[in-house]
Amino acid sequence: MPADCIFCKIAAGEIPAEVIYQDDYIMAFPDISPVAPVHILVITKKHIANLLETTAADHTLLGHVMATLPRIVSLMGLEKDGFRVVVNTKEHGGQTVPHLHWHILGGRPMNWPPG
Ligand code: D5M
Repeated sequence: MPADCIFCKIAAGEIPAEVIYQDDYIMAFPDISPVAPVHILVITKKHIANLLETTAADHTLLGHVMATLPRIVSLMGLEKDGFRVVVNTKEHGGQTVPHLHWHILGGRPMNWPPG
């Protein structure tokens, strides 16, 4: 774990966040710079820089994230109208925090294509 990783510090409770959901493997909390009425981040507690850095050893973890997303969106009341899930990856993907995370966006219609 890099010493300066913001999301590792949140996962460790060293930086405060309003935890919406957590278990042994993942944590969900509001994005500090929301771009939608509901904007939640889901992070892995394990430090992984991005999706490309995952290995076969992470397959169960990745499945766990996707399997838990419906529960998290239900907690946010997004199941009726829907939502979008985004994984920004590296520079062209717009990733600014190099710790694997999923954005859950909801509360308004999303545009396509994204900018
Ligand atoms: O998304 C990284 C996101 O992380 C970006 O939308 C801001 C958010 N962020 C950064 N620091 C915090 C803290 N401390 N709490 C909550 N949210 C935070 P990316 O896809 O890497 O651009």
